[in-house]
Amino acid sequence: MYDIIGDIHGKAQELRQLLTSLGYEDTQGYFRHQHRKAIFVGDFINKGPETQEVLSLVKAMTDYRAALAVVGNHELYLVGYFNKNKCGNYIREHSAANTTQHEQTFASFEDNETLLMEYIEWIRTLPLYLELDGCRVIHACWHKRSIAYLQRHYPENCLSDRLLSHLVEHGSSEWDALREILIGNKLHLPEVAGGEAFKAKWWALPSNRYTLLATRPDKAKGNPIVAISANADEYRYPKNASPLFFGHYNLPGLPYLTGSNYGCLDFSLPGRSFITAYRWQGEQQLSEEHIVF
Ligand SMILES: [Mn+2]
Repeated sequence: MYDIIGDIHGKAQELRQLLTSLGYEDTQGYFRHQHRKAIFVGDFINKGPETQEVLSLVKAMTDYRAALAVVGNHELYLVGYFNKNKCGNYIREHSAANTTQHEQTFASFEDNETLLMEYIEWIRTLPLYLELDGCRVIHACWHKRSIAYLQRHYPENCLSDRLLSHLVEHGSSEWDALREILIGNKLHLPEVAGGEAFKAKWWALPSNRYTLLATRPDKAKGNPIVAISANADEYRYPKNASPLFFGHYNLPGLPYLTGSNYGCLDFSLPGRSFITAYRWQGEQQLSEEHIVF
């Protein structure tokens, strides 16, 4: 059975602590469990100081089949920063903001660009979503239409040469599909209110269009209520579908169970640094007791 592990963001020390508390042992140069396998939901890099250590640890676990891993939006951004599409443009333009986003990651590799490139090549082999015996794992949102599109056109299920060559940020069906599953739906405040974008909690979109539950990076400002135009039905996760695990949403507070058959594994609390996991025993109805952090 699986231990699904949420966003790591360069926190190697917290990751080692979490794996140890889950009963994984670092015996032959990589963490493994006698009877269980870890699954990482992506976002290994950026924000924290130890990205190189995290990538080394996660890659070793997947190399030795002690773990599976899917890509997160931060990995997509990093791969896009170093790869060009068929128009000859970098998929992620080298703007100040896009460069700053990877500052911590670049710093953790110091001048060892060759090593960073090796990890980027490895990231490109990771699946974009996982449909396993009895459960599903994706970084942000199990958006059926986008997954069907990717399955039909890019069955290799990774950031392949072909997929990258067709990737134009905000200008291709390929980007739209990756955006839905790795970045998720974003809702924008009206221009008069600053036009700020929020990650929309797909599981909390109401069926009427006039309320909103979303997360805001700067929590001091509070959450707004604005009209939404998202089609909630498109994002609803069916009650009888396999349990789904995802990260991405950086929900405020201590970890809790988001739904009976879906669990977000990305939480944060000011002044505390931790990573969230779910110990899945094969159950269809998830239990808050299986959350570890
Ligand atoms: Mn994240």
